[in-house]
Amino acid sequence: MLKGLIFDLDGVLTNSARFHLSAWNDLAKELGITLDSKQLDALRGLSRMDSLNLILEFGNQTDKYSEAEKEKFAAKKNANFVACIQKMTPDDILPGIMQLLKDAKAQNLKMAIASASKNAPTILNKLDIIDEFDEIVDPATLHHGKPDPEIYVRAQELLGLKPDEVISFEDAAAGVQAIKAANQFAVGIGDADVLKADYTVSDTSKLNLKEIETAFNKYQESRES
Ligand code: B16
Ligand code: MG
Repeated sequence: MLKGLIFDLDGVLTNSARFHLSAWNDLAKELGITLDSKQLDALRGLSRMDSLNLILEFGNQTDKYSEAEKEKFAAKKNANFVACIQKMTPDDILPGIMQLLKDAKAQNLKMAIASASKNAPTILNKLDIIDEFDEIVDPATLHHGKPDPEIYVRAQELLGLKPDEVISFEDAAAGVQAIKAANQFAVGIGDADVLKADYTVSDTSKLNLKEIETAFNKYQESRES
C-alpha cells in the first residue's frame, strides 16, 4: 500500500538544474573543456565532486589537478550556483507540483526529499515549500552519490517505510538507477528511453497522483504474483 512519496529536487520540483548546468558549463570553459548537450545531461543528479570529476574526464584532464585545486573549482562553481538561486521564488515551482503535493497531503502520504544538493534547504525555503516535507536527507551524511541507492534508502527509512510503500520521483538517469537499486517504484520525468523508470511523464505538468498510483498498484501486484 502506498504510504509515502520521495522527491529529487533539481529538475523535479523546480528547474534549478538549469543553474547547475550553466555554472558547470562556465567552469568547464575556464578549464578549456567544451561540453556537448549529452555530456551536460550526464551531470544531472551527480554530487558536486562526481560532476567535476566527470567534466575533467570529458576533457581528458583526469589527473591534471590536485584535490585542493579541485576543491577550489567546486567552490567556484557553487558560488556561481548560489548567486543564481537567490533569485528563486515560489513561481519557480514546476507546473503540476503544487497539485501533486496537495493530493498527497489529502491522502496523508508522508513526503521526503532525496536531493544530492547541499543547497536543497535553501532552495526549498526560497520556493516556500520546505514545511510540506516530513524529512530531508542531508547529503553530507551519505557515503555514496546517485546512482548508489543510499540516498533513496535513507529517505524511505527516515519516513519509517518499506521499499514497496513508496514512490520516488527523478529527472536523472543516475537517480532512476538509484531508485531501482533501492527496490522502489520509480517515476521518471523526461525521456522514457533515457530514464528507464517504471512510469514516465514528459514533464511535471503531466503528473497525476491517481494515475501514478494505479501504475504503482499494478507493479506491486505483478511482483507479488
Ligand atoms: P550541490 P538533485 C543535484 O540535485 C543536482 O542535480 C546536481 O546537478 C548537483 O551537482 C547535485 O545536486 C549537488 O548539488 O552542488 O548544490 O550540493 O537533482 O539530486 O536534487
Ligand atoms: Mg534532479
